[in-house]
Amino acid sequence: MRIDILSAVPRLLDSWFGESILQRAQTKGLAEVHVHDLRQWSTDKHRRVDDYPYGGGAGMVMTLEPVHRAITELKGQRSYDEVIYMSPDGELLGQELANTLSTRTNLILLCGHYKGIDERIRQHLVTREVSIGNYVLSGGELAAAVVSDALIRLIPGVLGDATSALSDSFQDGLVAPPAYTRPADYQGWQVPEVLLSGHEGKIDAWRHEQALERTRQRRPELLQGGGNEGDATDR
Ligand code: 6GU
Repeated sequence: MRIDILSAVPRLLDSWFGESILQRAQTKGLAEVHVHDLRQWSTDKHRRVDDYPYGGGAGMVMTLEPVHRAITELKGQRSYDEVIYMSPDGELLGQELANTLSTRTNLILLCGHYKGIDERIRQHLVTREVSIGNYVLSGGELAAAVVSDALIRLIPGVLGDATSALSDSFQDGLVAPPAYTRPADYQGWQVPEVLLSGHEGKIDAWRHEQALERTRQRRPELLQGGGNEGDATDR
């Protein structure tokens, strides 16, 4: 999978993608993330990528031309499955959408950083809009990092344990069961006996039961079905 991120403030993302699981995925050749500075496609002498809104009003609007030139250049190099605009107006990211997008080969994520972007970008260049929650962020960069992480960790081989992503909270519609590590007894705070038993069948059953019970307590809507999508809980 290859993800190209278009941003007017690419520095915000550089350190993020240089670390962690994403770095490992990139070293292993399983994923590539390229962060591009939209200003490099600006023809303005000050490298501006925003302008005043027609009709007046507060805030700047991201201009059409640099975005069009950037996307055209990238599309000349490979074909893209989606051009995704990161927007609070978009489809809410849930595990199901992450699963779907993680099977794509090439994606462009466009980050806005202004009051908005010229509507013609959405009409003619963007194939999909994605939001990470019902709150407004100052820019699409954090959302693009969230989406990239959610997708890349699902690629087989990215996580150490091949089954890790499948056993994630939400993949089976349940939240995660409690986890413990050494020491078994910390000043009287005990690890549940069953986890020390070495009995795999009993441990699996216990974990499933705990996950169910926690889901009932914390996220009962996941048990009603359809709770797997972000929007079922947030609207
Ligand atoms: Cl994708 N962008 C912005 N600016 N704010 C958001 C968002 C995206 N998702 C939730 N809030």
